[in-house]
Amino acid sequence: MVESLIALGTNLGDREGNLRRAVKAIGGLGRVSCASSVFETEPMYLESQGWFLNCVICLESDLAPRALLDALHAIEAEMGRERGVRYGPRAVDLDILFYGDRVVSEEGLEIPHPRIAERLFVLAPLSEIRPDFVHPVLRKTVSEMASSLRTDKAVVRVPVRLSDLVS
Ligand code: PH2
Ligand code: MG
Ligand code: MG
Repeated sequence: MVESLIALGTNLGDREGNLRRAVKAIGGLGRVSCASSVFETEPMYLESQGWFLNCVICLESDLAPRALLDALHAIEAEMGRERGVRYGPRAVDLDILFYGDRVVSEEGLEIPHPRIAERLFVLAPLSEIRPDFVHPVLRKTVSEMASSLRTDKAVVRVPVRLSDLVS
């Protein structure tokens, strides 16, 4: 059994409904053992799109990294995700941030996720649930990455609760 940390993002349609549906589906891959607060976040990279809801969850599962990636892609597809513009709007985006402390670099699969340290929309929720987790490549804790990140992008906690989906 390995604990993975998975980032969820959505900026199309019923964003709260999308998060809930995705967390339930991810629960089918193992056990969702924790969930951060939900944050409304200003879009990064492609700025002319709607704001996102973002959160991070913990998944305990027996799936190998590639099988987990495939399963997350299947959930994205099931939820109507169309692969369009890079960094553009999406009903749901499910990214593996960490897989235990494994480092994986393969075609289409890089763990830890390569852009964690520049994304407050990932570090803010991650800081709530795993502040002391050490990035296995950068050798910095989540708290250290969060406090050294300089950004003007807004990230605001919103009163959406996912805790009823955690066991
Ligand atoms: N995802 C993107 C591009 N930009 N910005 C925010 N705030 N949140 C996201 O989840 C996000 C983004 C593509 O994966
Ligand atoms: Mg992403
Ligand atoms: Mg993705």
